[in-house]
Amino acid sequence: MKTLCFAALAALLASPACGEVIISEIFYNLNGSESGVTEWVEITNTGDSTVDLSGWIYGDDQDGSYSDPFAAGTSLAAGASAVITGQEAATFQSIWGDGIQVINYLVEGANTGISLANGASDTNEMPAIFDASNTLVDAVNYENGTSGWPSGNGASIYLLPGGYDSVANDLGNNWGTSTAGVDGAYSALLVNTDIGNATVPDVASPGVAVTVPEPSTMLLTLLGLSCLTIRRK
Ligand SMILES: [Ca+2]
Ligand SMILES: [Ca+2]
Ligand SMILES: [Ca+2]
Ligand SMILES: [Ca+2]
Repeated sequence: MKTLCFAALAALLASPACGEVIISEIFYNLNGSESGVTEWVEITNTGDSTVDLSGWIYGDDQDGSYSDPFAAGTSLAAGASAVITGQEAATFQSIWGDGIQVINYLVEGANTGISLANGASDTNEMPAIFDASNTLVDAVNYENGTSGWPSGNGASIYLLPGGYDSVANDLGNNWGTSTAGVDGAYSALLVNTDIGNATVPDVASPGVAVTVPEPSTMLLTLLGLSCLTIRRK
C-alpha cells in the first residue's frame, strides 16, 4: 500500500506545472494513394495562454528536412490544436471539416508535403517543432507497431488523455490508434482532385485534443491525495 501511495504521489508531482506546445497526433498512412501532401501532424497548446508561433519551424529531425518558418502572426490559443500539413487550409477543411486551424507546411514556398514513413522505426521519422530561436520545443520519435507504439493504417495515432506533455509523448504506450467515436475521432473520406481519391474513409481527430485523464488515472491521483491526508494526521 505504501508503494502504491508513493507511486501515486510521484505521478501527481510529475504533472507539468505549466503549459507547452506539444505534438499530439500523427497521420502518416492514409487510405488511398499517398503523395505526402495528404499527411499531417497535430500540435496542441497545453498552456493557459496563447503562444506566438511566428517563425517556428516543423521538421523531421532524423531526415534533416525542415519547413520554412511559419508565417508572421501565426499563433495557437490556449488549449487549442492545429494541424501542420502540405495542404491549403481550405483543402484540409473540405475533407475534415470547417474551423480546423491549419498551418501550411511549405519548403522554399512550395507545398511539398510532410512525407512520413508508414513503417517508421526508432531510426527514422521524428516529427519535431522548433521555436523562432531554433530551440527544440518537442519531438516524437514514433514507430509503427513496435516498442509499444500503436499502428496507424487508415487511422492516425493520437496522444491518449493523460499523456499530454513533451516527455510523456515520447512513449508509445501513451499513444493509441484513432477509432471513430472515441476521444473526438471521426471518419472522413479523402476525395480531392489535387491530392488524391480514396474509397475507404480515414479516421482521426484533427484539431481535437481530449486531455482529461481516464477514470483510472483520476483514481490514482485521488489515492495520492488521501495518502497525504492520512500521513499528516
Ligand atoms: Ca506515409
Ligand atoms: Ca522513429
Ligand atoms: Ca516529446
Ligand atoms: Ca487530435
